[in-house]
Parts: sequence; structure tokens; C-alpha cells
Amino acid sequence: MNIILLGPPGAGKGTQARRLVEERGMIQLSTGDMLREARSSGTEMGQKVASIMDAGGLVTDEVVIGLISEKLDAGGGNGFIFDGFPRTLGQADALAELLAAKGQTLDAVIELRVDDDILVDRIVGRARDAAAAGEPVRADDNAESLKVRLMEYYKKTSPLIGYYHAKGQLRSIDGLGEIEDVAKTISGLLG
Ligand code: B4P
Repeated sequence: MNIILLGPPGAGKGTQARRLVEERGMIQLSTGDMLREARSSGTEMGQKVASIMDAGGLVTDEVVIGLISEKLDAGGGNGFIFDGFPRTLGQADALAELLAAKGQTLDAVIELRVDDDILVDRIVGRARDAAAAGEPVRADDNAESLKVRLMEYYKKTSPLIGYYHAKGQLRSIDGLGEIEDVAKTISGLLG
């Protein structure tokens, strides 16, 4: 089973993807994590994307499609959870082509719906908790970058809702509840 978790920054894509990895043995493909790894290991690509990420912008389609393509080539046992990918229509088309080339299908696109004010609370909360615990704070977890991340989401990513709806693959759920309750709703959808 291959699924996409779609939603604005802080909607809980990463949080729910990690649950699915534990419960179903699926493989989480988070482009956000891949990009953060590239920048912390100091690769040339990581250095190039750092300023875009910190400002809240989207990294180029070419870079993220390349990252996903490499991971798909490595194969995946119980299927892939695409977490934060695709984020543009170009990425969505590329994913369809990559999966088709491997004889695979996309089984569901789960949209996590969360109001903007709650997203801000969650992300500011994550930054505050990390700082209090003496852990590194994500450079894009601040009010200014978040404003850009939300604008990018509505401009470039939200058109994917109509795109997948037209294909009959979209399942929209309320992402506002407790983490556990959202996880149960997703499990119910996936069967
Ligand atoms: P991501 O790493 O994908 O980050 P995100 O969208 O902000 O987070 P997510 O929705 O996963 O929220 P999370 O579960 O962590 O992207 C970061 C950056 O990378 C982008 O801005 C962009 O620059 C770049 N990028 C990534 N993919 C790209 C692509 N395909 N194309 C171009 N650029 C790309 O949850 C956030 C917080 O909320 C956590 O603290 C969590 O504990 C809390 N939370 C979650 N669910 C909750 C719930 N139900 N109730 C209460 N709190 C909850």
C-alpha cells in the first residue's frame, strides 16, 4: 500500500507517518527529513537548500523529485508513506510517473485538515518545547518563516486537493483531535 499524507505545515504529517511505520511496517519518505539530513551532513545540495528552508520556501521540484526517486529505487516492504511530498502539481505528476514505472499504484491520499491558528500554536509550541529541553530548534519553526510556509502551502500545495479529488483518491479528515484519535481515523480509512 502506498499513501500520501497531505496538509499544511504542522498538520501532523510526520507525527502520523511515524505511527504508521510502527503499526504497519511501512516506509516513511519525508522530504523534509531528507532535506534536513542533507543540510546537516553539509552536502553541496544541503548547503544550497538551507536558506530556502529557513525562510519557509519550497525547495525546487528537481531536487526533491531526485531524492524521492533514489528512495523508491531502494524498494519498500509494506509500502511507502509519502510525508510532505508531493507539494506541487509538478511533483505529483512526477510521483505518478515514478510509481507507474515500477508497476506500483497510489492507494490513498489522506488530507489532514487543521485551522491556521492551531498550526501556529503547534509549531510555536514545538520550538518552545525543544528550547526548554535544550534540544535544537528547527530554523523554520518561527512565526516569520511559518507565515511564508503557510502562504506557499495555499498557493502551491493546496491545488493538489482538487487534483487527487478528481482522481477519486482523496480522503479528507479532521486533524484537530488528539494524536491518538487522528491515528485511529487514519487506521479506519486504511482498513
Ligand atoms: P516538513 O518537514 O514536511 O515539515 P512540516 O510540513 O512543517 O511538518 P508536519 O506536518 O510533518 O508536522 P509535524 O507532524 O512535525 O517540511 C519542512 C520544509 O522542508 C518545508 O517548509 C520546505 O522548505 C522543505 N520541503 C519539504 N518537502 C518538500 C517538497 N516536497 N518540496 C519542496 N520543499 C519541501 O507536527 C508539528 C507539531 O505539531 C509537532 O510538535 C507535533 O507534536 C504537533 N502535533 C502533530 N499532531 C498533533 C495533534 N493531533 N495534536 C496536537 N499536536 C500535534
